[in-house]
Amino acid sequence: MSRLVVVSNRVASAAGPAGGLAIAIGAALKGRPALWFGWSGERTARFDGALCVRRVGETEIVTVELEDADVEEYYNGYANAALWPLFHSRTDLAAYDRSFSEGYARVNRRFAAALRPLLKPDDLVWVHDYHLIPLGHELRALGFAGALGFFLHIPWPAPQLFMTLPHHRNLVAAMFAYDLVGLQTEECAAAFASYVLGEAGGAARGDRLFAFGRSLTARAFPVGLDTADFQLLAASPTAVRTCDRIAAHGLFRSLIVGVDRLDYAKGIPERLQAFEHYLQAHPDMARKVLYLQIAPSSREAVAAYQALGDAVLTLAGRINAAWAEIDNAPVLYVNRNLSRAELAGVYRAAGVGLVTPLRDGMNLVAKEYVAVQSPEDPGVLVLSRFAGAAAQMKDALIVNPYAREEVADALDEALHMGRGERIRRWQSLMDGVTRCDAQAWRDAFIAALREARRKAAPGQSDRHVDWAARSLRG
Ligand code: ADQ
Repeated sequence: MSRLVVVSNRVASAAGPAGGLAIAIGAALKGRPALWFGWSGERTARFDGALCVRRVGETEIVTVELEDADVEEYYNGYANAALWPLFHSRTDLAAYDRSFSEGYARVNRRFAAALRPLLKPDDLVWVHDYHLIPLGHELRALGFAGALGFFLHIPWPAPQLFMTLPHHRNLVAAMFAYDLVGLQTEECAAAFASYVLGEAGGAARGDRLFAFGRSLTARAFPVGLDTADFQLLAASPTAVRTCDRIAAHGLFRSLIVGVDRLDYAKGIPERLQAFEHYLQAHPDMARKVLYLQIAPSSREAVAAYQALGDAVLTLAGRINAAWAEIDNAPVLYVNRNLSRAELAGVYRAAGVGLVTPLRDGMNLVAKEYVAVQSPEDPGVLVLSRFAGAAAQMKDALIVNPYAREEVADALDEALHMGRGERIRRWQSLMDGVTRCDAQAWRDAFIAALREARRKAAPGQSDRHVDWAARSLRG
């Protein structure tokens, strides 16, 4: 079996909060020889490429430390203040400083130089997410000629939005170093192809795209959950205790839960406003429901995130001020991480999973909520049409997260839905969550990567030199 080499900005750590990407990759690495390379999350005075190596099961985890300027320009800058907002259709929040793109190119070169000596010719290299788009190009420039795949966890934007990025063409040119580009949904794959065909003068044959003198396969691979593992967690004593604690407060089934990183793409203020509207329309429900929003802070060094924390606090406070009684408040806002076992218990107790991002590559919370429901008495998933998950989870109550009345109506429908319909909808959702799990996602991607490598023009990976000189700045 070829070794799988996974590269992502951060690798999973025992201490840090787990985001969707680390959860998905952790599941995909299970049960095969692998190397996981990334930033340790630590800073060093001067980057020296020193490697820290540890082993967890069959996975060798190799990390490097970054300098302050790297973290500011590459991570907080280009990745999280330019690409993240742009790819989530928030061009109003995108900051396109030249220093950011320089830092981004520099860190990708540094990652490639540190990783290249560790690679064997028959490794399958799988690069993850928007932090590392040009990494494949840098690895080719250093002579790596093996299979090279890339997966984007966040949405690919419409061409008109993508073109607001300075030197957008060079970012896509760099992607043609990969044999396979995976996206979350058909819609994202189509948006990527549309740019290549319309703006880069490319051509298409099926899912094979030709541009910049090279070719790649671009396809949708919707990310899945480690469903069996999460179900085991839901049966753990911590999860059962958490669920029982909620039930003891008389909240079983009348609990509405939202779980998100505190991020503007997740639509938390809009969700609170929808809940406020629901209470205004159904004042009798103020004593009967509790909306629990769990949202740990993230990316606090980026300005847009600081304002968001304040907005959520203000809205939660405003709703409680208007609707609370001396022994009851309708909103509970928890601004910290829970363990995954506690989370599983909360999901199981909640009658409604309220997942209403304004834009999301996939959204694993929707799948986690479904995975741990009781088959005899399941809760109802209310899901944004702008989450990638909506393409797969059609039996959720699908809503427009910008339309507070529509979300409020869906909440009412979910809270009053009869058991028969809840079971029917849940069963269909659960079939999908079981079938399209993280292992299926990994296997499909790896099979497609091998196939795409075979289809690459003979000697394609050696012909990087004519365009390897391009910098991201053009
Ligand atoms: P994220 O934006 O991080 O992931 P998501 O897919 O919802 O979004 O994953 C979040 C993960 O963090 C979930 O597993 C959730 O349980 C966990 N989490 C969130 N809040 C938590 C809390 N308070 N305590 C403990 N755990 C918490 C990115 C993309 C998504 C895509 C994933 C995977 O933005 O669109 O689905 O990658 O590809």
